[in-house]
Amino acid sequence: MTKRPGKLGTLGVMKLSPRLRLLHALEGKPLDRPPLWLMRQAGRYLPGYQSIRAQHSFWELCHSPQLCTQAAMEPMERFGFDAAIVFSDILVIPQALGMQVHFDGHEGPKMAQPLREASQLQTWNAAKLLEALSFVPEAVRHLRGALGEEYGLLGFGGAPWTLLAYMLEGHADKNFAVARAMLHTQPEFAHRAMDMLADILIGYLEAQCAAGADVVQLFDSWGGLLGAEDYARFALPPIQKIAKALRANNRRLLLFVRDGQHLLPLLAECGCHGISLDWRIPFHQAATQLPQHCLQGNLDPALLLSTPSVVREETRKLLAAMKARNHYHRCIFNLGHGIFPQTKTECVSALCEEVALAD
Ligand code: 1CP
Repeated sequence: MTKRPGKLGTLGVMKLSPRLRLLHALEGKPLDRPPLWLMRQAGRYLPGYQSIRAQHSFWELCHSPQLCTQAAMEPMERFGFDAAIVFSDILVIPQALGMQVHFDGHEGPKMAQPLREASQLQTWNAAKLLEALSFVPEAVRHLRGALGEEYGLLGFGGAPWTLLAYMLEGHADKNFAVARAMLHTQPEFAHRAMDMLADILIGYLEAQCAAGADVVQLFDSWGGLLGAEDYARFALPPIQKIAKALRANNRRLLLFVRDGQHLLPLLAECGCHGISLDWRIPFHQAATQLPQHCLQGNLDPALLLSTPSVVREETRKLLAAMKARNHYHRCIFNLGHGIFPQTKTECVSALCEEVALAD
């Protein structure tokens, strides 16, 4: 990708390279405009992705660094985001732990034998597991090679509670009632499992950083299902453990919690550099509640099914809220959750054009 010439913005901030824009947002340095990437920006709404999937199963794709790079580069080339995210899935960890994870069309992932009892944890071996997961840092390394040094690169993993929720429930579910009940019927088991997952994630995310990721994001997609007391008791301590370990190596972390408005005071204590906001909370409200953190978000992903003019208007509103934060201080433009498969690509283009115009 080509280098852009330096240009002075209205506040005298030099036009930044895409990668520096991401790093400046995380480090609280001056920005010309917020950096932009979208959660699940590679995927089912793109024709190139669909043609990869017509020839390869989802797991074949995830296990091939070449195919992962092809999938991750498609939105970069088409829309020119500031950062790419490695193509993978949060469920590679349960899979590497020996669970059979199937993706059946539209129904979401299913596991043949859900996790049920503490004795099953004895087979978890962190060192062996990292070896089994080495295809993910390999995909990061391969993607960095294709991307060059000018663009940002994100790695990711599921947060311990969200991973455990899938493993206990055995499938995607809007309530995860079995998993939530087990926190209370077998609390020691739940704590132990999440603490082990934290140790695994420390090694896994560190390997992605060492392979070239500028920042890693923890997806706590089901964090909002927990009340604040349960989140503080079960879900937050393993996240804090991960953040502490990665910060000790000068790594950067973002945490996304879906439906986590009631958790924002707790998230201030999570130890990550940035918090990725769900679309339901007004940006300015979160900015008041979390003055010290980098905030990422939070356009409603459903808007990308509307029209380019609606997207432009809502993007400008969110940019105005970010600009009010001391000229985009610690702001990353993103969606409030992953992109929908029904997304219209002309709406994504409209979003990107509006963000590029911000100054
Ligand atoms: O082709 C297909 O049919 C598979 C669809 C698909 C894709 C494209 C799945 C199955 N995973 C992915 C890739 C993926 N998953 C990415 C990389 C894409 C990118 O960002 O460019 C990422 C970041 C994820 C992360 C992920 N997987 C999350 C966290 C983010 C979120 O959306 O909350 C979760 C919860 C999953 C589980 C999962 N994997 C796949 C599906 C359909 C789901 C969700 C199921 C559910 O509703 O519980």
